Amino acid sequence: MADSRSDEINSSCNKRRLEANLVLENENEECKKMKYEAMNDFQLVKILAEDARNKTLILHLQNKVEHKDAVSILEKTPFSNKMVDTILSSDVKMELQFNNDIYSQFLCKFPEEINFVKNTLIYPATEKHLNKYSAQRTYLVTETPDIYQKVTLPFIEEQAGHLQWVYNILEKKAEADRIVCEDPHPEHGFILLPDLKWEQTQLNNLYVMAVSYKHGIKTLRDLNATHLPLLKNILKQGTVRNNQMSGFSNVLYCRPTSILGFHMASRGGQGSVSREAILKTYNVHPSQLRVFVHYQPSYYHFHVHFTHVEYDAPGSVVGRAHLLQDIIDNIENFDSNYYAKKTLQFNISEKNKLFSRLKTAGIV
Ligand code: GTA
Repeated sequence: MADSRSDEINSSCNKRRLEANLVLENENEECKKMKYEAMNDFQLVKILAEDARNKTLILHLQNKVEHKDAVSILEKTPFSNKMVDTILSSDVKMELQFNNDIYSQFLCKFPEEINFVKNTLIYPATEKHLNKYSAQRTYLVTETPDIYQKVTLPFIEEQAGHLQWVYNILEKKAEADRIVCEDPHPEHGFILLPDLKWEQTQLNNLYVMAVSYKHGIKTLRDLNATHLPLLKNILKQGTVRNNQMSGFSNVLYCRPTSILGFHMASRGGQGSVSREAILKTYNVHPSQLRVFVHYQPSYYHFHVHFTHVEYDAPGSVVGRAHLLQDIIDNIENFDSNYYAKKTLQFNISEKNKLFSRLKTAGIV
């Protein structure tokens, strides 16, 4: 019985993994008419970046018919313990690279069912995307409240047009089937769903995001005591309950997380709590979650990142990530306007337009 359930879930996971992780920014679900079906609908313009450690390759492509730019972020998916049987099967060919005493190195060709590459495709991609994903130098900026008002804030106010994908999530025009939980309250409600960066095959690189229903919170700088109910609601300590999915260990067999999430949101009507939702959905305990906010974020609508604490997630570094618990503590116990007054340091890449503004102003 358990085996047939696993097979069923595995086959549905495999199907989902085979589907490219396609993102159409600025377009809603109805507009999602594929202008591409395969990678050979595109031609290479340039390799933007490659990273041997993270096993990623980022390509600037162009659609052969429409001649519009695309960015393809290719990332080898992590191993899962479900793959071990296949890895140890006799089908796997080992090609010896070298041998020295007790040390040998082989190249192995694994069967395609355990050999996935996640492809995040941004199409059509803007100049901003091309700049963002190009290999480039990074600088550390020291931003006083005064610099924020004079340089950063005017820049942020010009970026309003890049949030269609966020509104699609909030209006359930996209990714509605991926929602883990929802609290529809307009002031302190949010939608919790898997982040674009997570291919959902493994829990040890879990990456989930809470998107606030409330509009107008551009960044950490805007947060004050009036937002404490929102921040606490998003963070709220999950209580350990009997887990209906006790079979879950390291490997995510699931879906339908969304069905569970919707039930949680609609049944009680009392608001969901995200760490509890993550515990119930994925069986990852609150103490295994790193919950943080980016400064600077890439998108100026309030959202919170949840990653597995053992995952060295992109953007979880000093100079970018601010733990939500620290944010709550600073606002609640130090100063309601802590972040409006604080000098903040952040990493910024040289092709980011904000970097040019800061440079022109003599800040970097
Ligand atoms: N569910 O459509 C979306 C979507 N979009 C467009 C962005 N996100 C989305 N999630 C869903 N659906 O975590 C997610 C992003 C990000 C968050 C926004 O929203 O994945 P942020 O505003 O703080 O910006 O958060 P952040 O974290 O810098 O995101 P960004 O800029 O996308 O990524 C930072 C770095 O991570 C990149 O420079 C790159 O090195 C790396 N990276 C980005 N995307 C991927 C990817 N798909 N796979 C691997 N690494 C990636």
